[in-house]
Order: sequence, then C-alpha cells, then structure tokens
Amino acid sequence: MAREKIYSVCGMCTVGCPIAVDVEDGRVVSVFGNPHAAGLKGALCARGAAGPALLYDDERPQTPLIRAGARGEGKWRAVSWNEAFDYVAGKLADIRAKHGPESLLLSDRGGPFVDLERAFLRGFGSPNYCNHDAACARNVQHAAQSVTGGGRTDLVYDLKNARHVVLQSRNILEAINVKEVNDLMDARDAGCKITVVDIRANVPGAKADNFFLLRPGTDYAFNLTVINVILAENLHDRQYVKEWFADLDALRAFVEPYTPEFAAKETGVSAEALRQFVRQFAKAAPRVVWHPGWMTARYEGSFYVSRTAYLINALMGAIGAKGGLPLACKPGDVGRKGLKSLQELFPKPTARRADGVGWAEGRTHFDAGPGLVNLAFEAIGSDDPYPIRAYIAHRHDPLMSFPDQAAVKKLWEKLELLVAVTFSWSDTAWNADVVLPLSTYLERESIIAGKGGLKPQFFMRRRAVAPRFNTKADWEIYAGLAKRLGMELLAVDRVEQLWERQLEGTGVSIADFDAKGFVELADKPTYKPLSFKTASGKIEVISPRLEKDGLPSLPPYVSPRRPPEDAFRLAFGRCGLHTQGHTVNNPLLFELMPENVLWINKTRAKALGIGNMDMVEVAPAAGGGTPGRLRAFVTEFIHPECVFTVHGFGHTLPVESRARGRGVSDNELMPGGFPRWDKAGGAVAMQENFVRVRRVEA
Ligand SMILES: Nc1nc2c(c(=O)[nH]1)N[C@H]1C(S)=C(S)[C@@H](COP(=O)(O)OP(=O)(O)OC[C@H]3O[C@@H](n4cnc5c(=O)[nH]c(N)nc54)[C@H](O)[C@@H]3O)O[C@H]1N2
Ligand SMILES: Nc1nc2c(c(=O)[nH]1)N[C@H]1C(S)=C(S)[C@@H](COP(=O)(O)OP(=O)(O)OC[C@H]3O[C@@H](n4cnc5c(=O)[nH]c(N)nc54)[C@H](O)[C@@H]3O)O[C@H]1N2
Ligand code: SF4
Ligand SMILES: [Mo]
Repeated sequence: MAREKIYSVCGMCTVGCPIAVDVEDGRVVSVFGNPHAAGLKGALCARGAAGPALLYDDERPQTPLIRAGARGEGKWRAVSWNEAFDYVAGKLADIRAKHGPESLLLSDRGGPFVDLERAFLRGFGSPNYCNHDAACARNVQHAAQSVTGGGRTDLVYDLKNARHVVLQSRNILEAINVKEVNDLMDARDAGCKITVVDIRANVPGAKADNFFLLRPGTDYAFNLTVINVILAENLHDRQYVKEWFADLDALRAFVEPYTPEFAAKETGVSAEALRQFVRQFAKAAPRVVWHPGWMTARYEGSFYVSRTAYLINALMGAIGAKGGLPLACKPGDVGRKGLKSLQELFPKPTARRADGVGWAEGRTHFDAGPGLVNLAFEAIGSDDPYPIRAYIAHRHDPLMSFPDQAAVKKLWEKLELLVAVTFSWSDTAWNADVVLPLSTYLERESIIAGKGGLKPQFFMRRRAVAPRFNTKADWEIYAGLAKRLGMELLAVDRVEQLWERQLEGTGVSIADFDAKGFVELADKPTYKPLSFKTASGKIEVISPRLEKDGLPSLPPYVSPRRPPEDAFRLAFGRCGLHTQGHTVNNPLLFELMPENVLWINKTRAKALGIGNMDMVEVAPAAGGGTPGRLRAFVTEFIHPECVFTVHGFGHTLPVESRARGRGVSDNELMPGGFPRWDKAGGAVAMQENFVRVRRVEA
C-alpha cells in the first residue's frame, strides 16, 4: 500500500489552516491540522475534518458547462476545457473590443491566494477587482484605517497573551479560526477574563465572565459610554495617550453626554454593571483586546461601533502591546523580502474603478484594493461611469451572500457574459452563462501565499490527490484563458513556473516547503515598535479622510428603529458546523446539521402561541421577499426585539439533493435590502430588516 503525508492548506473556509493529509493508494483517508503549525495543536474544526466528504461527493460541477437555456433554467451543455476556454476568451475579447478592457468585473472570496486572479484581471486591462467584503468585514477594515492608518490585518489579536478579551458581535467559538480558538482557551486557562456583548447567548457566552445581552443595534451607545467611564475615571493609559493621540480632547468632549445611565436606557445593561465592568477591564490593560468584530455588514452605523472599539483599545494602550493588538510584521520588518507579486507582471490599468471607490464623491475614503462589489453591481445596472458587460465570480456567491437575489439578478441582466469559477454548486453558478469547475482544495495546488503576523511566513497548498472529475486548479484555468488572450506571463504549463517567480529574491526555494508546508521568515515573535500611517502619525479621533468625504468622525448616537409591535428585527450569524452557504450539501456536515432554526424569545413566543420546536413561518414585515418555514428554538437567551437564525440555508437548486428545501435563507427575508449600505464603512446593512413570525402546522 502506498502511503503519503502531504502538507497543504484547508479550503473549507477562508481562514486557511495548515493541514496534513493522509493519502493511501491515491485516496485521501484523513485530514488533520499540520502538527508543525504552532497554536493549531494538530486540530481542525468539524468543517476541516469534513473535507474528504466534499472530495468524494458527486454533487458538484464535474466538467465545464455552457448554458443552453435561459439564465437559471438549469439547462447546460457539457463541454471540453478547450471549448470552454475558447468560448470565454472569445467573448471576453469581443466585449473588450466593443467596450474597453474596463468592462470586465471580477470578484472573489478574498483571502490569501487572490494575487492570481488579480493578475489575470490586470493583464486583461481592467481595474475592476472586488472581493466579497462589502458583505463581511469592510466596516472593520475602514474603521481600522480611520483610526490607525493601517488595515485590520495590520494588527494582530494577541489572544494567547491577553488578560481580558471583549467579544462584541464576535462569535469566536462558532465562527471559527482554529488557532484563535486555541489561543483564547489557553489564555482563559491562564486567567484571562472574557466579556461577551451580544444580542443572544452564543457559545462564547457560556465561557464568559461577563455577559451583556444588548438591545440589537445599540452597541455604539454601549461603546461611547465605555469611553465616557474610562475618561471620567481616568482609567486610560495616560502616558500612551499623551504620546499617541492626536486629539483626545475632541473625544472627551464628545462622549460627555453618554453616561452609564444613558446607556442603561438604550442598551438594557444596568449602569452599575457597566461601570464595574469597565473598571475590571481597565485593570488588565494594556493586555486587553476589545474585538472590533468580523462580520459587521449589519447596521447602517456598524462602522462606528468598530471605530469606537479601536479607540477603546488605544485608550488602554493595547494597540502595539503584547497581549493586546500588536502590529503585524511583514517580511521587510524581519529583514526578509516578500513574495514577488504576480499582478505587477502587468501595467496598472488606467481607467477609474466602476464602483467609484477612491475617486467619486463620498467614496474617496474607501480602500481601493478590493473596492465595494455592491456598488460595482449598481454600476452594471446603470452603465455609470461606463458599461460593465462581463463578470467573473471567482469562488464567490453573491446571490447567496447579498440581500434580495431578485434585485441582484436584475442588475446583472446587462451582462453579456457571466462566468462562475467554483468547486461546488451555488446560486451564482446556477445563474451563470459558463461554469468553470474548480478542483477541490485537496485536488489542486495554489499559488504561494504570504501571511503577516508576529512571525511572518510563506505557505503552500499542494495537490493531495488527482482530480476525480474533469476539473482544474485556478492557475490552470487562468493559464488557459491567458494563452488565448495573449497574456504570455500567466500562460504557464506548470505551477512551479509561478512559484519560482513568486519566490525570486526571497532566499526561499520550493524545496524549503517540503519539511512543514510553510516557511517561517523569523525564528521568534517580533513585537514591532509603534508607528501609525495616519496623516498625523498618531491615533486619530477626528479622521481627515472621513471629514473630507463629508462624513462625521463621531456622529451623535441615534436610537435604532424599533420593529412594529408584532414584528422582530432579523439577526443572523454562524454555527460551528457550516461555512456560509457552501457546506450545507456536504454529506457529513449535512448529517450533523441539516437545517437552521429560528431563535425566538420565550415571552414573545408565548404571546404568539409558539412552543419550542414548533414549525413557524417567517416573513418580511413589509411584504415581498420569500417567506420561509423552519422550527422555532424558544429561549430566554435572546433579546425580545429580534429573532436569530444561522445564515446559509434555504437552498433551492435541484443539483443539491440534500440541502434543497431545508431551512430558510435569511437573505430572502430582506426584500429591498440590497441598496442599503453604511456610507462610512462601505458594507451593506443586513440587520435593518424586520420580520413577522407565526405558528403553522408542520
Ligand atoms: N444574510 C446574510 N448574508 C451574508 C452573511 C450572513 O451571515 N447573513 N454572511 C456574509 C459573510 S461574513 C460572507 S464572508 C459572505 C460569504 O459569501 P461568499 O464570499 O460568496 O462565500 P462562500 O459562501 O464561502 O462562497 C464561496 C463560493 O465559492 C466556492 N468555492 C470555490 N472554491 C473554493 C475554495 O477553495 N474555498 C471555499 N471556501 N469556497 C470555494 C464555494 O463553493 C462557494 O460557492 O456572505 C455574507 N452574506
Ligand atoms: N464555523 C464557521 N466559522 C466561520 C465562518 C463560517 O461560515 N462558519 N465564516 C467565517 C467568516 S466569512 C466570518 S466573516 C466570520 C464571522 O465571525 P463573527 O462575526 O464572529 O460571527 P457571527 O456568528 O456572524 O456573528 C457574531 C455574533 O454577532 C451577534 N450579533 C448579531 N447582532 C448583534 C448586535 O446588534 N450586537 C451585538 N453585540 N452582537 C450581535 C450574533 O448573535 C453572533 O453571536 O466567521 C468565520 N468563521
Ligand atoms: S477554520 Fe476550519 S474550515 Fe476554516 S480553514 Fe480552519 S479547519 Fe478549515
Ligand atoms: Mo465573512
């Protein structure tokens, strides 16, 4: 029997944990956490362990497909790769000739490997690269930039060395990054306190020293009050603040009215409990982390919740501190060279971005890198500032991840070419003109990726087994298109050609990845000295970038709208067993969790005659959308003003025999929700929707 152990990278979510894959006679028998990866402890989450079930599932696109009926009708013509490449490249060339290279939009899932598709887009001549983040963490990214000048991943959450961690809208034990979970649990064993601020008792709530059940949407009032108490009681790090704050007085004056008594009325948290908590928290400074959140595409004001979280960290002296949020090192910070960018093989496109990010009025403060894909979709619909006629959704499922499918499909009607590059079926793939099936992560290699942190590193995804079907790796897909579009530099035959180019000048060779699957660029953690890339070189309470776009740095708190008396605000989040919408049909994970349930407050349920596990119908309070049916989970541990469900269910595709018809899609309960977004943070605001719930016969 031929046995092999292959070091690679998990692809069941975008965290990308290092894995060790056991292969016997060309078959994957198990996947574990890479034992060499510090902090992982050889573990993976349930989704990571279910990777082989994805590989050996037949319910995924198995060969390139070209649409034979209307969009979304499900009629396909199976074609060879040659035909698929000729078709897509031919269409792209026509569209470029008619509308210019900027008429191509490409969006992806973000993450460590995006340099490849970005290089393709740039080689084609288009500036219109977007990632999914307008439905995820853009508010955090922009909040970090407005306070510190750097992005959210330029700071590390040093959970392992922390003494108090606040999880505000951060479900760290269910919305999993394995190393973070291990680090936090180690810290807790060593006495670290955990405070959870949430609208329901999530799993972290069960491990918390303090748990605050907030009225949904009042986090900003909570944070302003925390700042008020810190400053009123002189609990801040005075030395740090003197050195690193550009304008503390502005903050002091602004928070004055936000007393604990004010917060009590808004948030439901008692004034005394809040005061006690702030004192306890400040005692642990600077080894504290006030988590600025991750999935924050929730409210029209979520940006300011995140922004004040960063300001609280700064007041504690935690930004830059061990056990707080130290600065992430890049290769250059530890005397090494970074990977050579593939994008830079091609000249920068000259056209301005279609989403207006970086140049249009009100959008100059946004980070141009991955733009805002929701605004790019609006540009497709309006032809403003110019026509977009081709769109490649590269491992991205916008129809499942933005509110109101019908609204998004309508915007896409003008597209002459819609291509989905994906390893599983998705609503977006089903509605595409061409499906280019990607090999699963166990059947493909990726370009080399770099990761910043206290110990920056390079890591490599290797192919564990040959593809089971007629699918390809992403580098093979873009090489196939590049060949036909005259982009020689990407038209490679072997992945090593790309790897060698990436490693040029770094002093690292391909063989160096053999031992562990990754190469660390430093021997020990480096805590970099503080510096900020803001205009003042300091922490900025007043952000010139925001003000220039006519946006307040700190707007007065506005109480969130209350739902009509018989309705609820719709809240959502993660569970430990699934990734977004794309694992529901995984045979193993489906068995463990086939559908979502609706969390509903006990008192409210009683008034509606709803008992635990009763079947209920949930429908948009304003009408429209697609009402759905699911079981009620009746509990006192959710705020009465909202109901909650896990995102990603309610699949309708006939090609997913398990997931189809199980549970409810939260996105379809948000009719008219697509154009609602946070003007300061850039993300869509998906928790601004109200629903009604009634009991129905099972
Ligand atoms: N209503 C509501 N909407 C939400 C959310 C919510 O909680 N509620 N969550 C939001 C958040 S936080 C996010 S990040 C977005 C997510 O939305 P998306 O960014 O669209 O992410 P996925 O659902 O992970 O879809 C990625 C698609 O790419 C395919 N794929 C191809 N290759 C790979 C691979 O190597 N790895 C992975 N993981 N996928 C691959 C998957 O099969 C899937 O179809 O949705 C957002 N939308
Ligand atoms: N298992 C698993 N892990 C994942 C993912 C996955 O799909 N599955 N997805 C990954 C991705 S893409 C992301 S973005 C992250 C998401 O990571 P998180 O953002 O941490 O995860 P969520 O569960 O979406 O939401 C966090 C918490 O916010 C709470 N919440 C909702 N509304 C409010 C509010 O108004 N105020 C407060 N204070 N809390 C509120 C929810 O109840 C939930 O407990 O997880 C990542 N990890
Ligand atoms: S958190 Fe889980 S699914 Fe995500 S990369 Fe790590 S093991 Fe894989
Ligand atoms: Mo996300």
